[in-house]
Amino acid sequence: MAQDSPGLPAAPAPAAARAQCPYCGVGCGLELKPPDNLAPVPGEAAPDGQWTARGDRHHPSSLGQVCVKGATVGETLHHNRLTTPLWRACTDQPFTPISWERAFSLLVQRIQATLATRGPQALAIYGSGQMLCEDYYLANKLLKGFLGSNNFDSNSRLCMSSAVAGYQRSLGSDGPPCCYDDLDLADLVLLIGTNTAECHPVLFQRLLKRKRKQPDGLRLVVVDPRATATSDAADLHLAIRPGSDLALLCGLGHLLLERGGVGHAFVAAHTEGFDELETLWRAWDCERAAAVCGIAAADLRQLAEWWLGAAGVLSLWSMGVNQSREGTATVAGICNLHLASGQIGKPGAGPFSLTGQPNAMGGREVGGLAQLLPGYRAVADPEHRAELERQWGLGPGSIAPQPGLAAWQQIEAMECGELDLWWVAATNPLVSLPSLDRVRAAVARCPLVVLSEPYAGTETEAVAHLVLPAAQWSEKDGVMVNSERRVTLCCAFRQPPGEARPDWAIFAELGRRLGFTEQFSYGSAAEVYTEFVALTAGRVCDSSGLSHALLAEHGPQQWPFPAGTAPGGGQARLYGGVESFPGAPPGHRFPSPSGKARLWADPPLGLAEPPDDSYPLVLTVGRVLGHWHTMTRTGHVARVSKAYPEPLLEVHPEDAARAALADGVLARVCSRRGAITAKVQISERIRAGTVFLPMHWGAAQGELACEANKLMHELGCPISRQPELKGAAVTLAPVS
Ligand SMILES: Nc1nc2c(c(=O)[nH]1)N[C@H]1C(S)=C(S)[C@@H](COP(=O)(O)OP(=O)(O)OC[C@H]3O[C@@H](n4cnc5c(=O)[nH]c(N)nc54)[C@H](O)[C@@H]3O)O[C@H]1N2
Ligand SMILES: Nc1nc2c(c(=O)[nH]1)N[C@H]1C(S)=C(S)[C@@H](COP(=O)(O)OP(=O)(O)OC[C@H]3O[C@@H](n4cnc5c(=O)[nH]c(N)nc54)[C@H](O)[C@@H]3O)O[C@H]1N2
Ligand code: SF4
Ligand SMILES: [Mo]
Repeated sequence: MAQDSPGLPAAPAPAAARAQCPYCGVGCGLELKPPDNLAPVPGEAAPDGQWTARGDRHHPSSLGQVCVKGATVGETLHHNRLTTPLWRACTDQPFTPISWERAFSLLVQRIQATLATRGPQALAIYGSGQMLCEDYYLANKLLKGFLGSNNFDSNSRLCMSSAVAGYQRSLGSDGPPCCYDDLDLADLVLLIGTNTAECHPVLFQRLLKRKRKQPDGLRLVVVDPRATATSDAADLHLAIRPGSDLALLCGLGHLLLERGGVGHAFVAAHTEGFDELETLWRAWDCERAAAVCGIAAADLRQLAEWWLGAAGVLSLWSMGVNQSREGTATVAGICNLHLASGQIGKPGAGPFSLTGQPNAMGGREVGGLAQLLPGYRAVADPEHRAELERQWGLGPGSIAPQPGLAAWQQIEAMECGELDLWWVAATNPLVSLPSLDRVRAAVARCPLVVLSEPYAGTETEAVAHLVLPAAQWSEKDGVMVNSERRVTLCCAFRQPPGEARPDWAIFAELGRRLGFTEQFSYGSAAEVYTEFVALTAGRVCDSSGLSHALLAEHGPQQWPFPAGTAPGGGQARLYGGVESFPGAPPGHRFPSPSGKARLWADPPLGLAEPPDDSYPLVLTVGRVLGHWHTMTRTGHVARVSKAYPEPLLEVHPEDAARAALADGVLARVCSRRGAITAKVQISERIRAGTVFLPMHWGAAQGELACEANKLMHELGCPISRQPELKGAAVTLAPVS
C-alpha cells in the first residue's frame, strides 16, 4: 500500500495493527499499538521503540482476551536480530557476513550438484508450525513439486502428527470437527494430556468463566500424571501413570457398554468396526483399567457416570496424548468414545485436538508433513499427485510417489551420510528433538546445514554453515490458522531489520534462481495465498473463497469457506449431518470412502521405554505458562524471566527420599542416552515414580541450561512417526 498518493486526500492512518498472536494455537487476536502512538505505515521504517500488544476485541476466537505471552510480544521483536546472511565452510570456524547474492549462488550451486550426483533424496527441509501458510506452501511446492523430493517435514511431527493420523484414520480426514463455542455448550469437558491453563490459557479462562457461572452445569475432568494449574480447577483429576491413557479410554468404553451408553442407531448408520471395538472394550473392565492406570476404580466410574449423563461431551487433548508411541491409537481411542456415544457433529460435543503452534493447523493444510501434499492430500495417492502436477504445470511423475523422510528419519539419514543439505526453518531442533547428543553427531555429518532464523545465537546456529536472516511475524504478510480452523491475516506493520527477508520470499527467489522463473514469480504473499487456496477447492479444508483482501476487509474467517461463501459464512462445525463437509457425496457423513467413520480396536501398549530396576523413574517434559519453547523470544521478556528464573525438576517426596535429594539441591538425572543436572523441587503434585522437567532451557541459556532432550528417546508411534517426548526411563542421584 502506498502512503499518500498525490492528488488524493490522505487516508486516515490506522490507529493500530491487527494480527493473530504468534505464539500458541488458540490464535488470539492482538491489537498492536505503535511506539508513542505513532500510526504504523506499512512499508515504512519502524519508528524506534516498542510496540505494545493487547487483546483484539473484534477477534471472534478470543474476544479481547490474551495471556502474558501475547501481551508481551512487543518486547521480543528488536533484540539480538540477524541482519545479514552468514557463512562458514566448517562449523569450527567463525561466521562471515555475506550478501544474499552469494547466499543464493551457494545454495543453487550445491543443490544442482546434489541433483546431478546423488538425486533429490539427498535434500531435506525441516520446517515449522510457526511458518505462515505462504512460507510453508512455497517450501513444499519447491521441494516436493519442482525438486522431486518429499523430504519436507516439520516440527509438527513432534507436535500434531498423531492428531493428524488419528483424525484421518477415524473420521476419514484431518480437521478438528469442533469450535471454541463448544466450550460454552458442553456439559462435560475431558482434558486429557493437556495443561490447558498454562498452554492454551485463553481457552482455559473461557472454561473457568463458565464454571464460575454454572458450577454444576459444567464438569471438568483432567487426566495428567501431574497436578497442574489445569487440574486445580477440575471436578476430578485422574493422575494416571504416564502412557496409560489408552487403557483408561478402554475402561471408559467398557463402562459405557455396560451402562447402555452406546448409541446403537448412530453406530450402525455412521460407523464401521464396532464388533472389534466391543470385543476390546469388554476385555477392559473398570478394575483392570484402573489398575493399569494406577487410579481408583471409583474415579473412573465417576467419569463414566458424567459422560453418560451429559448432553454434550467435549474432549480436549494435546501433547500428553500425541507424544506417545501409541499416539495415533490414543487419538482413535478418544474418537471411538465420541462416535460410539454419538458425541460428535453437534454443538458442545466432539474430539477436539488443541493445536500447539500458531499455524500448526495451516501447516497441515499446505501439506507441511513428509507424507502430505497441499489441500489435505497424500503423497501416496496417485490421483492427488496428478492433481498437484497439473496445477503446478509439472509433467506426470514429477512428484515422487513415496512419502519423504519424517523428522527423525532425517536425522538417521544424516547419520548414514545420506543428506547433502539439511535446511532448518523456524524451529530450533538442537533443543527440541529427542536424543540430542545423537542429533548433534548426525548433523555434523551433513555437509551443508542451512538455518533460516530471525535471532542470533540459537543452539541450531551452532551446527549451521549458512544462516539466513528471516523476517518474522510483524515484518511480513501472511495467514495463520488456529485450533478452531479460523484463518487470520497477519500484515506487516514493521520493517524487517537489516537485510532480513520473509521465508516465502527466500523460497520464491531460490525457485526462480533454480530455473523455475514463471512458477515462482510472485509479487506478494497475497498472490501466493490465492494460488494455495485454489488447491483446496472441494477438499475438507476448502478455503477457496478466502483471500488476503477478504480477510483484511472482513476479519478472521473459519473454513470450510468454499468460493462464493459470504463473509462470516464459514462452517463452525464439521460432520454435523449429511453433506456436512465440502465435496461430500450424497449420504456421506464422514469423508471416508464409505462415508462412515471408523472405530479402531488397538490394544493398549504402554510406554516404549518403561521404567525398570536400572532406570526406575519416568521423566516427562513439558511447558510453563510464561515461556515459549526454546526461549528465543520469551527469554528476553523481563517479566517472564523474573517469574521463571530457572528450570526446576519436579520430584515426588518419596522419590526424593529414595534418592537422598533435598529440596533445592542439584540432582544428576541419567537416562540410557545421557545425563544432565537439574535443581530439585520436591512436590506432592507429581505422581510418585514420575519426574518433570520443562523443555525450555537449551544449551544457549549458559549456566541455566538444562537440556532435557538429551535424556529423551526417539521411539515413537509407528503410524504418525511422532516420538514419545513425554516419557523416558531415568534415574536420580545427588550431584557429588
Ligand atoms: N506457555 C506455553 N504455551 C504453549 C507452548 C509453550 O511453549 N509455552 N507451546 C505450544 C505448543 S507448540 C504445544 S504443542 C502446546 C502443548 O500443550 P500441552 O500438551 O498442554 O503442554 P505440555 O506441558 O507439553 O504437556 C501437557 C501435559 O501432559 C502431561 N503428560 C505427560 N505424560 C502424560 C501421559 O502419559 N498422559 C497424559 N494424559 N498426560 C501426560 C504433562 O504432565 C503435562 O502437564 O502448548 C502450546 N502452548
Ligand atoms: N521432550 C519434549 N520435547 C519437545 C516437546 C515436548 O513436549 N517434550 N514438544 C515438541 C513440540 S510440540 C514442539 S512444537 C517443538 C517446539 O520446538 P522448536 O520449534 O524447536 O521451538 P521454538 O523455540 O518455537 O523454535 C522456533 C524457532 O523459529 C524462530 N522463528 C520465529 N519466527 C520465525 C519466522 O517467521 N521465520 C523463521 N525462519 N524462524 C522463525 C524462533 O526464533 C525459534 O528459533 O518442541 C518439541 N519438543
Ligand atoms: S493464549 Fe496463546 S494465542 Fe492467546 S495470547 Fe496467549 S499465547 Fe497468544
Ligand atoms: Mo507443539
